[in-house]
Amino acid sequence: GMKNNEASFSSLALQRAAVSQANQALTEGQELGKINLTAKTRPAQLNQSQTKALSPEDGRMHRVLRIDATLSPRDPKAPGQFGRPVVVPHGKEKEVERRWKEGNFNVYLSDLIPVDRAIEDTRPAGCAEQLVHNNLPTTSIIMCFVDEVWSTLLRSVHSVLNRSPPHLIKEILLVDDFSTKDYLKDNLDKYMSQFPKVRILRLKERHGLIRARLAGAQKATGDVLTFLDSHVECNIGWLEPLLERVYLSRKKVACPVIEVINDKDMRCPVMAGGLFSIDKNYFFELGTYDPGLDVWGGENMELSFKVWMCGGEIEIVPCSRVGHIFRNDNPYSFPKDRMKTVERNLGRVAEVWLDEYKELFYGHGDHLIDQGLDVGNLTQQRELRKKLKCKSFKWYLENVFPDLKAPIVRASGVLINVALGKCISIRNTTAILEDCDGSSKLQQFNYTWLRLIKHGAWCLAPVPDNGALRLHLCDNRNKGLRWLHKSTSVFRPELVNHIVFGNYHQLLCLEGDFTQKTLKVAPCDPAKPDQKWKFENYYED
Ligand code: UD2
Ligand code: MN
Repeated sequence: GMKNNEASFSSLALQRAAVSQANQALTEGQELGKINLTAKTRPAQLNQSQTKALSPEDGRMHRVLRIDATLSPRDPKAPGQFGRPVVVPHGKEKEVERRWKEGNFNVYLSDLIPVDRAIEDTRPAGCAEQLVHNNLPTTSIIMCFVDEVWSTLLRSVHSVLNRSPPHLIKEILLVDDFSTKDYLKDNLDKYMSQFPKVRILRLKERHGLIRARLAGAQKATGDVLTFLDSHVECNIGWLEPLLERVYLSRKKVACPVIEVINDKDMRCPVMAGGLFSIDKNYFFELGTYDPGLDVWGGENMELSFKVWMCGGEIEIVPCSRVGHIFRNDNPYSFPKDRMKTVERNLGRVAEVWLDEYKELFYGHGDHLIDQGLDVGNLTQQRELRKKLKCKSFKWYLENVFPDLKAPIVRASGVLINVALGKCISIRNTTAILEDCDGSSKLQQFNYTWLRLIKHGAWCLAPVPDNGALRLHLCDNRNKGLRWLHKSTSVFRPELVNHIVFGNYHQLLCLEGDFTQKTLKVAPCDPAKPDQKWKFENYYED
């Protein structure tokens, strides 16, 4: 799994869980000299299961190849050779700044570094001696780009050509997602014409990376699809271990190391998204990506859930190393608002794959529900999930991502009034106070991610105007059913354990009166103990 398994479901954390650690490990890569090829911690030794393949099977296996221009670079003194950091020359700072926005990274330095520079072999010990099968499947490399910087695009292609055994590369498909830059037209055609395996596929309109990859996949003729971003550097021996995994198990999706990975546990709950090999037929069996996802974002979640929940696996292969330039912002424009695009994509993924956990997702962005997020038609995706007989998201959490804290509600159990020591209980269509009885079903409540106090399908709500309490059919979209409740708070410590109705401006609080056995809302008063409540269990911190 990922090094930092504490990832929790904080805002839009679906996406974050996957990519943030990757970003973190690689933000230094902004100075191009440090395009990360040296993950901070290198696993010292491979574990047993990874070295298992080391015994030769009657000559059906061979050692990974050492084809590598890296060993004798054309110009050993050129900047950035062997991955050495490059320093901006004095007086060039303005130029660096000016050119930064061409790619949202140090484009000036990138252009100084040879497109086929040498890089350090960052593989853990043992990788160079690993054996792979003689009859590995071939692969099509699919690299989509929109307005990519010239030198990084070329360096990506050179790194594939120089560091992969030629017989395994069926083709390199460069999918031009309707770039606007002139140098990506004739110049690119001319440059790539020296490499017979490179094909350029020009899209007639902007597809976004998800549908651009699908366009590439449609044209691919190799057995395995290997997706890469257009600003990467593949390290020596990167490809064979990926193809070996897919060869050994066709439902395995193999990812190179692009971030710090725990070397003991190679399970990866969600892939970062950009770099992976997948059996082509399997990719189509899985229904590819949801083609309804727009432009950028969320597709890594979708494919990861789909693979794990529908019988496949994702594995990060420690011997396969690929550098990637992480940038703080996308250097290209989005056809629609970036944030809205990603939210809509994540909403689609949540609606299809998250089951009851989707409340958790919406609970962290309840504006999505309030504004009636339109995720489009999901019929096909839901049918696909049924057809593939995929497991539940609960299964996924328990088996693939047990370290993720993903409580299904914020709090649960009896709801006790702290001062009176009495509990809320359901009585017909209303709620009253009575002696606590943990075994009574009538006293069980859930405080949900959308801030409803739920008893089955019924929600606690104040009667408008008179402030008495009643039960109302739950509805996630009904703001009139939402309560604020915190067992700890730095923002309103005086209102800790209060149950506040509506929003903090109205400051109406749930209040108990034991002699009357009644409940009502009244103006909040931090000094009133009969306004302080506690759930039996809290899951949020
Ligand atoms: C990460 C992934 C990326 C993708 C994305 C979420 C890695 C290393 N990168 O973001 O592959 O999964 O999360 O969607 O895991 N592109 C197009 N058309 C577009 C937009 C982008 O062709 O409309 C290209 C772009 O030139 C690049 C690739 O798609 O080669 C990925 O885009 P990115 O590099 O901006 O994404 P990144 O690395 O921030
Ligand atoms: Mn990228």
